[in-house]
Amino acid sequence: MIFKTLAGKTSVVGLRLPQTFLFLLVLGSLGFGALFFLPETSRLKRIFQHNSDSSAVITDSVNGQRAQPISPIGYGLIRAPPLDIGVLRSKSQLSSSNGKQRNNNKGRSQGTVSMEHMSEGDAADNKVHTRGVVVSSRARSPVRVKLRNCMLKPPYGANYGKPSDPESLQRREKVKEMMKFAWDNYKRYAWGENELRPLSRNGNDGRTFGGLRGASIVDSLDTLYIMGLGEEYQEAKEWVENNLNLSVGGEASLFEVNIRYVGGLLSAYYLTGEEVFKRKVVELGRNLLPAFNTPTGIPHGVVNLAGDSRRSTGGDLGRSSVLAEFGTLHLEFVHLSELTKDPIYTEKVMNIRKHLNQLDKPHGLYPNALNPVSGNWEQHYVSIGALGDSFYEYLIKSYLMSDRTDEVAKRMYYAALEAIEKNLVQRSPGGLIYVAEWRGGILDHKMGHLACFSGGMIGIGAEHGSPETRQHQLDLAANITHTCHESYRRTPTKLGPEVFRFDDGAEATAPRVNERHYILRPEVVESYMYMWRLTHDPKYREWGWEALEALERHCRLATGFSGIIDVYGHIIQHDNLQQSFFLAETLKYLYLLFSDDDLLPLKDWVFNTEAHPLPVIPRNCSQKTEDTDRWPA
Ligand code: DMJ
Repeated sequence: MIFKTLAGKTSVVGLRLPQTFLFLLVLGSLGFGALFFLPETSRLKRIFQHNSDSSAVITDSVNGQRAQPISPIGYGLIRAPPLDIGVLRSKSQLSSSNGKQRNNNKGRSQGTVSMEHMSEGDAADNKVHTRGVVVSSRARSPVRVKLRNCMLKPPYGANYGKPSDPESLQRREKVKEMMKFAWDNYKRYAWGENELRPLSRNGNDGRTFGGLRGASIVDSLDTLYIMGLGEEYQEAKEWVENNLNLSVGGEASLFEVNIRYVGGLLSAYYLTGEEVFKRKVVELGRNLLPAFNTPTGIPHGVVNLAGDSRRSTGGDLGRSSVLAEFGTLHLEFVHLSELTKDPIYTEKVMNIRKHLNQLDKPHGLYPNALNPVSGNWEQHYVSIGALGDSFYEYLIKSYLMSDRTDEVAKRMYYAALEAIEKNLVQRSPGGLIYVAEWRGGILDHKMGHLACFSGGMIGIGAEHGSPETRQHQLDLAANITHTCHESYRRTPTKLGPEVFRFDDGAEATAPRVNERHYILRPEVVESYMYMWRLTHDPKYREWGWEALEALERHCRLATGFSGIIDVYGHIIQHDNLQQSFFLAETLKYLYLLFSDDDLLPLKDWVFNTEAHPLPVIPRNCSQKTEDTDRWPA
């Protein structure tokens, strides 16, 4: 399957057919770059408008009273003029006089946490920087304190992710430089557009987003923030505040809008506490609800954000709904309910899960396409790559995000993994472990680049399954990650192809010309990052550095980064697109790979499928106890 973007993921690329892709290849080679199409289907009319309170008032769970709409929480707020390099840290931590860290929890519970922007050197010495600071000790209310204690986690821990060894620190700085370069070029040539087309020096409107603009801005907010790119973060925030129009009339991919815009805004809110992000995400969440208006509640793939359509339509597979699309809403929708105190979002995704849970599954596997009207599978194609992938990812991450209380998600994940192992996991003649695709019982011996996220997924799931399977799953995760690394290592560019095969003598290589492109995808470095965190085996950092060097060598142009048409080519041709997920994911995962584990610790944060960190919702969080039935068995 070519790609989540091309086939399954309705992304910016928005193309579905191999012929279309060939067309793009031709355009790319002519220097026109990628053009993006979604069929102009009929205008959609919203038939259902939810009436929740958009001001997102949070109820004080202590005395049950309705609180006033809250002002910025004051956690992680950057109001500062920019600094060149920096990390963000809490004032309570900074004010420690003897250079040791104060107890974070204590600082937070006192409601005094705010962030300062400091240089790396100062951070190391624990000196307070006086320029560029934001301190926002907001009026305290039980609501705010409760929200802070329950939901907002310090992203930086004790050392702000600063790696202890100089080489990793240098590498991390290199990633940051790449992010700044990518951002500056986007700003220069494509500001406000969805993505930068570096060769033609303009923007792409990304029709998959139905008229929404600024995808690269929303996708970059959290990356800019965690890298300490304060000026760039401010520009991004101001654009969101002044220019992000969410009630546009086009047809948008529910999936893409959810993972990039909802995920990006949620993350930005949880990291910074800036009210504007909450306001925007709550408005956007409401606009997505008409997609669920089907007889089964399984959403259509396409939604009209302006609410002027009578119906939503199918996405990638005509009238079918795609597993990876309707199965990749859970994390964001649960958080929308958390923020709004409106259960409707959680209800929508719980209904999807309930439906899937009760369906018969061939050999325990989940086919990729389902009819949202009849509620039945449409075909028996199964993939952990395009069309399937992030559904599995969201099962284990739902469990983790629920502070390991969501037992249904856990059961579904481990049962699915068992079926995948039994039916899809293979060993090549050369000893490489890979996850094949399944077409009604017949194996297709190939893996998409997209499927390489599964190394990381299986890795983070390993420690939560039964103790007997733990080591086995960790080994499987390591083996898949190794295979994905081989798909990179076996090319002259040291970047991996979109699809690699294990048939007709191929071993993690791409014999087919139309499967040889690399579009700046993150999945391989994503697995390196997780495997590094889980094992601390230095090879993962080395592999990440190899990928970074290859990106610099082949994908960096004078005007931004671009995907390439053929990873085996000796003459490099560019596809003229700096994908927004390059800024959201690829660079963020590389940055985390070279950071210490206390930057966005995995026990406190779960990354959505676009790498936007969302906080774990603690089981003893008072907000949660208001809705004890959230995870029905
Ligand atoms: C991203 O939009 C997300 O990672 C999605 O889950 C898959 N496709 C791209 C990156 O390849």
